[in-house]
Amino acid sequence: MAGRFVDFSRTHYLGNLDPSMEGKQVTVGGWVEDLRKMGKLTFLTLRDVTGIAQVILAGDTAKSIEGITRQSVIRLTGTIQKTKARDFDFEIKSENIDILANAVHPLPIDPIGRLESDIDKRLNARALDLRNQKTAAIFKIRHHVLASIRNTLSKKSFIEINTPKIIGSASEGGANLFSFKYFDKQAYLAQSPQLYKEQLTMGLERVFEIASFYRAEKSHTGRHLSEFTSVDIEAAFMDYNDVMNILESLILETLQYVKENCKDEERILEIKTAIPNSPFEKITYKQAIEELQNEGIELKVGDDLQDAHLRSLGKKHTGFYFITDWPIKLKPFYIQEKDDDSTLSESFDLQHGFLELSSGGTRLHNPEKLRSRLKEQDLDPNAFSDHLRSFEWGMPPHAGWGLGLERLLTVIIKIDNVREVILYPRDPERLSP
Ligand code: AMO
Repeated sequence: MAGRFVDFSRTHYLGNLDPSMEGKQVTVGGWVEDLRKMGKLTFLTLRDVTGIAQVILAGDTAKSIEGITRQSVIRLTGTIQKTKARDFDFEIKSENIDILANAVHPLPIDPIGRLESDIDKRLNARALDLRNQKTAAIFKIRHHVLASIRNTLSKKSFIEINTPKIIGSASEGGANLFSFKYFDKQAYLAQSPQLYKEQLTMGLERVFEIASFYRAEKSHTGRHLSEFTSVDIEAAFMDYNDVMNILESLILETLQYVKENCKDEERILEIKTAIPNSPFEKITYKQAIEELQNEGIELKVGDDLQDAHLRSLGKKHTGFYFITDWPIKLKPFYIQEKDDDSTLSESFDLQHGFLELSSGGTRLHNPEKLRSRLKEQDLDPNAFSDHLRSFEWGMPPHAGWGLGLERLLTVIIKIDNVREVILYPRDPERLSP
């Protein structure tokens, strides 16, 4: 990712240097990763966000950094020259070094990763953990995934929106809400942009949001966060099949983008992005129940699929696949029933093996139906009066989905803990840093 770059005090990123620049004077800066004295010479490895270089110091230059600790910040001017080192194809002979900041030892973790630290220790020192190339690679991939998602949706005429995170009524029904006092009123942290994104289809037609949302779930798993990043879309004049197609092409384009743009990161993380076959497999909820029953699991139509059931399905369906047409009573109040069977809904989950990545569906757009569905689900229509009012202003038929960004990243990076792919995770135990 070494883009051409000059800042106020460096001429190059380390990743932009190469042996053909022999004899050229450069000013570079970064963090001291390693330091070795061999006779009169001092060798230092310097890292910045793009790469690493060997620096060789002699005489007074070496003296000027005596006592420097690893991970301190330096800037140096030097000349590119040939090297005898096995791990480098050039080195910088430094003529002048400034120490810009000291790293105070002992450091809480070894950021090079030579000494493995457990995830809690790493999260407690997250900023330092990013000097570990594996951790940095994860967040560079996250950056590229976000860029690709924005690109795909913009190309499909979706407009990026930002909706409130402090809200007065539940977006997903009553459960799992963080509530707090907002001046003299009761407020909540948004669980999703659901109500807003639906309303906005009447003016902008196709909208998307990428933002943090909040769930007060006391779950201690590798896939639940109290604050997670959701990629949401909502589109007028579409139904659940249309938005499933958009989701599938977004996943395929994202994987292709990572494959093309994250080669260094893939090497560092020892992963290889494969492009799955399309179209993704689709099974109905009823087929899923039958498959589970055939395996001797006691389950009937109408039951929700619990973790153990999804794990069982995931053994057979190992990649991306949709589970469609869920019972209406298992889905939120805003989902539309099927024309030919009102006990079922125009809804889907996108799975990767056992892991749910996304859910969505066709929405109710008739306010009367929405009002009665709220009552059926024991929700008070008065709490949704602003939302219901907007449905009187010409609400188009619409559909959409929400995709958990961290869960998608665990699939791309091939790890099983969402805490690895979000900078400062929030879970029932963790509220800092
Ligand atoms: P749902 O509640 O299924 O649907 O959430 C959508 C997706 O968000 C991710 N997700 C989470 N990720 C990490 N930690 C959590 N606690 C968490 N909760 C959810 C999952 C999930 O599939 N409004 C609907 C979407 C829609 O219909 O448009 C919704 O929020 O990957």
